[in-house]
Parts: sequence; structure tokens; C-alpha cells
Amino acid sequence: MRYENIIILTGAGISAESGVKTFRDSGGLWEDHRIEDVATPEGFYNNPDLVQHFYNLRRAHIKTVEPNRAHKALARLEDQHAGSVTIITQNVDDLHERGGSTSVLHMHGELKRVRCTNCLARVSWQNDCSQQTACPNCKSAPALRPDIVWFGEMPFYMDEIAALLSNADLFVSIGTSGNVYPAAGFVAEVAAHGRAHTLEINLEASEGATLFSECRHGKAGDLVPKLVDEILMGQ
Ligand code: BV8
Repeated sequence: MRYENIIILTGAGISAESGVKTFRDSGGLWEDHRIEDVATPEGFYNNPDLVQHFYNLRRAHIKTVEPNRAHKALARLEDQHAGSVTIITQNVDDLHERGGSTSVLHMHGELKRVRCTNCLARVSWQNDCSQQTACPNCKSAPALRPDIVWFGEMPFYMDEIAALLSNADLFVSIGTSGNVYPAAGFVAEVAAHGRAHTLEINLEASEGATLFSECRHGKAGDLVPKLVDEILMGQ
């Protein structure tokens, strides 16, 4: 088998062909709102209704979109590859899971989950959430917030991710601009161990493109199924 431990980092670009807006491409989500207003704890403290509304819109939107060929190809890889395949995603949508992947770490949280700031319960959530919505566990309100990692907050699963990166022999980054840390630093972490082949698949060269052993630029929907075929044939 060519690759024992495959780590895939995904960003908003893998969901673009499903119709989910990315953050920094023209017309991206941030352009409707300043980052500081919707994706920071201060933003939530200053205007919780705006932030709850921003995430309610996105939670409703992802119900209207479907996983695309890139999501499904990664699920096929996990299913058919003899070694391990783990997806670390910056995305908060559920398209990897709906595409069939089961080993997915949402390092920036998930739209379909809320967290109680009073009792810390994390609850699966499909519909709108507001300051008036009581926590199903401790019944407090206002108490529920999106279970999303905002700027300045510690991403989830960092210890697990560090261990995965140190054992990777193939690291593939798909659909991310390489602007946001610590995710943007993962390729350097993998390269430092000197064992892995690192590959960037993105519409265009990301901020970190020069850090990768190999870059393939184009649409994820075209390039990811092709990569999966190559890996499965070469295993
Ligand atoms: C932290 C919330 C401490 C959920 C998000 C100065 C220097 C370095 C770092 C910092 C700094 N100042 C502050 C920081 C830290 C900060 C940061 O990185 N800021 C940036 C702006 C400089 N990071 C943090 O605060 C993080 N926390 O650092 O805590 C710490 C550190 C280490 C260890 C422990 C603690 C928290 C970051 C998380 C913030 N939350 N999202 C939500 O609302 O969604 S980030 C947000 O950006 C999304 O999660 C998104 O995933 C993420 C990254 O964006 P991308 O996914 O890359 O999307 P983007 O639009 O940028 O790019 C899409 C790409 O796809 C493009 O390149 C495009 O060309 C391509 N594409 C488009 N279509 C396609 C395609 N590719 C292929 N096919 C297509 N069809």
C-alpha cells in the first residue's frame, strides 16, 4: 500500500460546487457582514441577535444543498482505502457526512449543533436558535450559542490533529485559501516530519501553495475524484 495514513484538510472551496458560498471569493459570506460582527465572541456579545440570525440563515441554507462529487469521492476513498483516511474540515456544513464520510473532525465546529453557555451541553440543532431559546438541558435562556469556533477561540480537536499530522504519509489540502490559522499551518507541521507527500487541490494557488510538494489547480469536483482513483489504483 502506497499510503498508510491519509489526512485531508478541507475548506469552503470543497462545498462551493454544492452552492455553499465561500468566505473570500467574490460575493463570499464575509462580504455581507464584517468578520468582527459575526464570527467573534465580541461580535456575539455586542449583537447576539445578528449573530444568531447569521447562523440561522446558514443552517437553513445547508438543508437546500447536496454533497458534490468531491465529497462523495472522499467517502469512496475512506470506504475502499486499506489504510486510514481522516478528514479535518474547517467547514461547518454537514456535506462530508451526507456524502458518506464517517471520519470527520470539524475543527471550527458545526452549524447543526449549539452549545449552552450555562451548562456547556452541546446539542444537535436543526432549526433556528435565538436568545429566547431555552437550553433543553438546563432550561436557561439566553444561554445557547452556535457551536462554532470564532476568531480568537481555540479550535476543536487540536491534540488529536497534532497526532494525526505527525503520522500522515499523505496530506491533501482541498479548497482552502490558507488564510486562517492554525489550519493554514498544518502543511508546515506535516512537512516538518519529513515523511509525507503534501498536495494542494484548489481553484488557484493558496497563500501556502509554495509549502506543498505538489499543487493541482482547478475545481475540486473534477480533481478530487481523479486523485481518489489514482490513490486506490496505486495502493
Ligand atoms: C486561534 C467560523 C488560538 C465558522 C472560522 C495573525 C497571523 C496569524 C494568525 C492570526 C493572526 N491574527 C489572528 C490570528 C488567528 C486567527 C486567524 O487565523 N486569523 C486570520 C484571519 C489571520 N485564527 C483564529 O482566531 C483561530 N483560533 O488561533 O486560537 C490558537 C491557535 C492555535 C492553537 C490553539 C489556539 C480560530 C479560527 C477559526 C475562525 N472561524 N469560521 C464559520 O462562521 O464558518 S474561519 C472561516 O475561515 C471558516 O471556517 C473557513 O473555513 C475558514 C477558512 O476559509 P477557507 O475555508 O479557506 O475559505 P476561503 O473562502 O478563504 O477560501 C476558499 C478557497 O477555495 C479559495 O482559495 C478558492 O480559490 C477555493 N475554491 C473556490 N471554489 C473552489 C475552490 N477550490 C476548489 N474547487 C472549487 N470549486
